[in-house]
Amino acid sequence: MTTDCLFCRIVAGDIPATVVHETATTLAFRDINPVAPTHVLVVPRSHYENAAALAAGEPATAADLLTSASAIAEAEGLDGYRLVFNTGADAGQTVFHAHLHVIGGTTMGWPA
Ligand code: IU
Repeated sequence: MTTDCLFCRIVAGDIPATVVHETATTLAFRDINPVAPTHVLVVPRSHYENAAALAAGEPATAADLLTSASAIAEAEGLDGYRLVFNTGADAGQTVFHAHLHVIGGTTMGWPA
Protein backbone atom coordinates (compact mmCIF):
# COMPACT_ATOMS: atom_id res chain seq x y z
CA MET A 1 0.00 0.00 0.00
CA THR A 2 1.12 3.56 -0.69
CA THR A 3 -0.43 6.13 1.62
CA ASP A 4 -0.65 8.77 -1.12
CA CYS A 5 -2.62 6.50 -3.45
CA LEU A 6 -6.38 7.07 -3.45
CA PHE A 7 -7.31 3.52 -4.43
CA CYS A 8 -4.89 2.00 -1.90
CA ARG A 9 -6.66 4.05 0.73
CA ILE A 10 -10.08 2.83 -0.48
CA VAL A 11 -8.80 -0.78 -0.37
CA ALA A 12 -7.55 -0.16 3.18
CA GLY A 13 -10.95 1.23 4.19
CA ASP A 14 -9.53 4.66 5.01
CA ILE A 15 -11.71 6.37 2.38
CA PRO A 16 -15.34 5.28 1.93
CA ALA A 17 -16.58 3.79 -1.31
CA THR A 18 -19.68 1.91 -2.42
CA VAL A 19 -18.27 -1.60 -2.67
CA VAL A 20 -20.21 -3.96 -4.93
CA HIS A 21 -17.88 -6.98 -5.13
CA GLU A 22 -14.71 -8.24 -3.54
CA THR A 23 -12.34 -11.17 -3.65
CA ALA A 24 -9.08 -12.00 -1.91
CA THR A 25 -7.18 -10.08 -4.59
CA THR A 26 -9.65 -7.47 -5.88
CA LEU A 27 -12.09 -4.81 -4.73
CA ALA A 28 -14.87 -3.30 -6.87
CA PHE A 29 -16.70 -0.07 -6.09
CA ARG A 30 -18.92 2.42 -7.89
CA ASP A 31 -17.18 5.23 -9.74
CA ILE A 32 -17.79 8.56 -8.01
CA ASN A 33 -18.47 10.23 -11.37
CA PRO A 34 -20.33 7.61 -13.42
CA VAL A 35 -20.49 7.91 -17.19
CA ALA A 36 -23.31 5.34 -17.48
CA PRO A 37 -25.99 3.81 -15.22
CA THR A 38 -23.48 1.15 -14.22
CA HIS A 39 -19.91 2.35 -13.77
CA VAL A 40 -17.83 0.22 -11.45
CA LEU A 41 -14.06 0.21 -10.93
CA VAL A 42 -12.35 -3.11 -10.21
CA VAL A 43 -8.94 -2.67 -8.61
CA PRO A 44 -6.24 -5.04 -7.40
CA ARG A 45 -5.68 -4.90 -3.66
CA SER A 46 -1.95 -4.58 -4.37
CA HIS A 47 -0.59 -1.35 -5.79
CA TYR A 48 0.44 -1.38 -9.46
CA GLU A 49 0.63 1.80 -11.49
CA ASN A 50 -1.35 0.47 -14.44
CA ALA A 51 -2.70 -2.66 -16.09
CA ALA A 52 0.59 -3.48 -17.81
CA ALA A 53 2.49 -3.39 -14.52
CA LEU A 54 -0.20 -5.54 -12.89
CA ALA A 55 -0.10 -8.12 -15.69
CA ALA A 56 3.68 -8.33 -15.39
CA GLY A 57 3.78 -8.47 -11.60
CA GLU A 58 0.65 -10.41 -10.67
CA PRO A 59 -0.85 -12.05 -13.78
CA ALA A 60 -3.32 -14.16 -11.80
CA THR A 61 -4.76 -10.99 -10.24
CA ALA A 62 -5.05 -9.40 -13.67
CA ALA A 63 -7.24 -12.36 -14.64
CA ASP A 64 -9.17 -11.97 -11.38
CA LEU A 65 -10.15 -8.45 -12.44
CA LEU A 66 -11.82 -9.89 -15.54
CA THR A 67 -13.58 -12.61 -13.54
CA SER A 68 -14.82 -9.96 -11.10
CA ALA A 69 -16.05 -7.82 -14.00
CA SER A 70 -18.12 -10.74 -15.32
CA ALA A 71 -19.67 -11.32 -11.91
CA ILE A 72 -20.51 -7.62 -11.58
CA ALA A 73 -22.07 -7.48 -15.05
CA GLU A 74 -24.24 -10.48 -14.19
CA ALA A 75 -25.24 -9.03 -10.80
CA GLU A 76 -26.13 -5.71 -12.45
CA GLY A 77 -28.17 -7.49 -15.12
CA LEU A 78 -26.20 -5.97 -17.98
CA ASP A 79 -26.98 -7.23 -21.49
CA GLY A 80 -23.79 -5.70 -22.81
CA TYR A 81 -20.99 -3.82 -21.16
CA ARG A 82 -17.62 -2.26 -21.85
CA LEU A 83 -14.34 -2.99 -20.04
CA VAL A 84 -11.68 -0.27 -20.16
CA PHE A 85 -8.15 0.06 -18.81
CA ASN A 86 -6.97 3.61 -19.38
CA THR A 87 -3.20 3.19 -19.41
CA GLY A 88 -1.08 6.30 -19.24
CA ALA A 89 -1.92 9.97 -19.22
CA ASP A 90 -2.38 10.10 -23.00
CA ALA A 91 -5.20 7.56 -22.62
CA GLY A 92 -6.84 9.62 -19.90
CA GLN A 93 -5.57 7.71 -16.87
CA THR A 94 -5.87 9.99 -13.86
CA VAL A 95 -5.51 7.56 -10.95
CA PHE A 96 -2.25 5.64 -11.13
CA HIS A 97 -3.39 2.48 -9.38
CA ALA A 98 -4.49 -0.11 -11.97
CA HIS A 99 -8.26 -0.23 -12.39
CA LEU A 100 -10.73 -1.80 -14.77
CA HIS A 101 -13.80 0.26 -15.66
CA VAL A 102 -17.00 -1.79 -16.02
CA ILE A 103 -19.46 0.40 -17.90
CA GLY A 104 -22.98 -0.53 -18.93
CA GLY A 105 -26.70 -0.07 -18.57
CA THR A 106 -27.01 2.03 -21.71
CA THR A 107 -26.48 1.71 -25.44
CA MET A 108 -22.94 2.72 -26.35
CA GLY A 109 -21.46 3.75 -29.65
CA TRP A 110 -18.08 2.87 -31.06
CA PRO A 111 -15.53 4.46 -31.39
CA ALA A 112 -15.95 5.58 -27.77
P1 IU B 1 -9.03 6.92 -15.02
O1 IU B 1 -9.08 5.72 -15.96
O2 IU B 1 -7.73 6.98 -14.23
O3 IU B 1 -9.35 8.19 -15.71
O4 IU B 1 -10.21 6.65 -14.01
C1 IU B 1 -10.23 7.14 -12.71
C2 IU B 1 -11.65 7.04 -12.24
O5 IU B 1 -11.65 7.17 -10.85
C3 IU B 1 -12.56 8.12 -12.82
O6 IU B 1 -13.62 7.53 -13.55
C4 IU B 1 -13.04 8.86 -11.58
O7 IU B 1 -14.38 9.29 -11.67
C5 IU B 1 -12.85 7.80 -10.51
N1 IU B 1 -12.71 8.31 -9.16
C6 IU B 1 -13.49 7.76 -8.14
O8 IU B 1 -14.28 6.86 -8.35
N2 IU B 1 -13.35 8.27 -6.87
C7 IU B 1 -12.49 9.29 -6.58
O9 IU B 1 -12.41 9.71 -5.42
C8 IU B 1 -11.71 9.81 -7.68
C9 IU B 1 -11.83 9.32 -8.93
I1 IU B 1 -10.39 11.43 -7.34
